[in-house]
Amino acid sequence: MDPNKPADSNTANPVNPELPKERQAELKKQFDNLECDFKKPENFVQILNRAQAEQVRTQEIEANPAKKYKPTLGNMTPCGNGDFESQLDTNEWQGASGPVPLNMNVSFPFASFTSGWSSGLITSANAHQTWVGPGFDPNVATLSTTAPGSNGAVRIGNDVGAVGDPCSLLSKTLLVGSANAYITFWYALVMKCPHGRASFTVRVSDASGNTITGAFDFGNGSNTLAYAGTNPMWSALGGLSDGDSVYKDWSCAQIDLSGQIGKVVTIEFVVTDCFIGKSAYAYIDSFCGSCKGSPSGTISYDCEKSSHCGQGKICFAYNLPTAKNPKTGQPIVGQVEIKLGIYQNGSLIQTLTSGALGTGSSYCFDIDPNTIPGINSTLGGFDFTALGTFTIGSTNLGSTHVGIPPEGVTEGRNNDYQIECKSCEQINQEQNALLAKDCASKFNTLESYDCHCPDITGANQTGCACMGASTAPTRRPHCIELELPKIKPCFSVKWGDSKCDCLETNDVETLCITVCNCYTNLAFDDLSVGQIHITNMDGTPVPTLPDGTPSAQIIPSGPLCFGSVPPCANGRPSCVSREVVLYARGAKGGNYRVVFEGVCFSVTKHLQTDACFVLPLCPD
Ligand SMILES: [Ca+2]
Ligand SMILES: [Ca+2]
Ligand SMILES: [Ca+2]
Repeated sequence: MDPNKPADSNTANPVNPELPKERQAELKKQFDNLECDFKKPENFVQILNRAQAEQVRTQEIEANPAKKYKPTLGNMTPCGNGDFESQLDTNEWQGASGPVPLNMNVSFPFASFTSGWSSGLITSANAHQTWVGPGFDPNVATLSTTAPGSNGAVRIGNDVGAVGDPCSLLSKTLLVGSANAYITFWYALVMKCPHGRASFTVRVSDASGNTITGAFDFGNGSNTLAYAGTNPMWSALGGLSDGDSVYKDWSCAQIDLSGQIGKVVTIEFVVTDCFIGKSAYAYIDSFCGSCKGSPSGTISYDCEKSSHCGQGKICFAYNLPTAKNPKTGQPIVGQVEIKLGIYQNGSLIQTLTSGALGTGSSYCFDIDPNTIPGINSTLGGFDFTALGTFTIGSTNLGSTHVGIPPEGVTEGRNNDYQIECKSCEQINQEQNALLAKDCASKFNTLESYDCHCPDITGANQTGCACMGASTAPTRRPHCIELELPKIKPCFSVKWGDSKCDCLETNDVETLCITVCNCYTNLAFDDLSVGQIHITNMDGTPVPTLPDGTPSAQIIPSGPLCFGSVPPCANGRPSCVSREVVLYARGAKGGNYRVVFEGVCFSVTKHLQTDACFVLPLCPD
């Protein structure tokens, strides 16, 4: 661009497509130095043509700098148009194309790209971002153009490798929220590059354009993937000659934005043609969708199967990676290793590892909170995250995160798993203690008085501190005992169908035990008899039979539950009865004692009174 002229997007400079002699010589030297057994003389012609086209593009963009690609948030939403079901929404995505950058790990490596949308048939060299409906790929008959179960996707790039911009880009800039801490997407690749010179890159960058390290990794330690014959997720058509197609069927991957919450990031999907004249393109779909069914493996937290307090377990459901052996075509299954990270107060305190799992679909970590090193039980609980790392054969397929560090699977700290399981009693106690604390901190107490005889004040009684009538010089709260009359239920035991019945010394007789309430103004609740037994009149045990059993006994011996016995009403006591059996075998004639032990009950009395207080309002 001429530095003496102002940048003006409306006037284009004249284009000179001639490639300078020096540049041609430079490219020839580079080509000759290539150690590729597959390179052919006609490849160099393509290289020259592309260099010339790139010179034209550069001149055009220098004449019109507004056409330079620059990631911009605009009106984009994190997941907007992520499903591509019916269209490629240009308000939600950005497109660009350009030459292969020398280094993608610099700030804004695509800054010289031409911004904008260019769609078209797969045979068009300029079709860089194209919405596609359901169907099959023209080069790979078994490859669907959309992810499983989807009706629309985007194809990045085209099936032309000799001309057109060799790099096609689709990007989204987004403000990361906790709901988008992990974004998943599906992709499929077709490359006429069995020598691995084409690539697919998922670059995540910050607002300064720098790559965020670790935000995306195909599992090979890099955000770029190329064909590798050792990776069974790839398939090859033909004989692996230059120009034969290799492809990677649909699978899902996860982008880790958990460290970027509250920040603006850009995700760039970039496909790069083969070095020498052959095409490469990618399909993208279900951005922000589910990874369910992905052949590269899935993992999720199994909340239902997991414990949530005390000694227990934390469980994960997974699907192992699946592929076909590239040589034999036989199905092969991969492995997953799960790492569980335990956090307290925002710090990692322990990491547990499942080891490699090559079968099944569920794994539980045994948890004993008290044995976690460094755990602080006064914090009540801890948080956890998991990382599932998938492999198949010798190929690492990348990782999937569960839970956002350091808060884990539930927003907030120290709340994913409670150290102790609380009983109802504990919860009641805690709530009572909480209320007592809240109420104790109230400063003022209203003065009470007798509602009906206002002259008789409560002696300026203040609250329920139970000052009572203590005469001690320093009056302090204390407890007093209310003197109660003896309250007891009335028991009766009846037997016999007629007056002539007699209890024999060898007998089985049904006894009726009845408990009655003779009081009109209170009820018995939870009334029970703990034990019923028979003794001699002096309290000594009855003689036993040769087999050691007593010669007289009551069955059952207890406990007997009577439940509630309501107040006496209409002049009649209210009663509740239970039946027991007296079992006498060879007992000597005479009197015996039947003892009811542990007669337990609560007394309920409903009373009504009222209370009045003086409420002083301060004048304005
Ligand atoms: Ca879709
Ligand atoms: Ca192309
Ligand atoms: Ca949490």
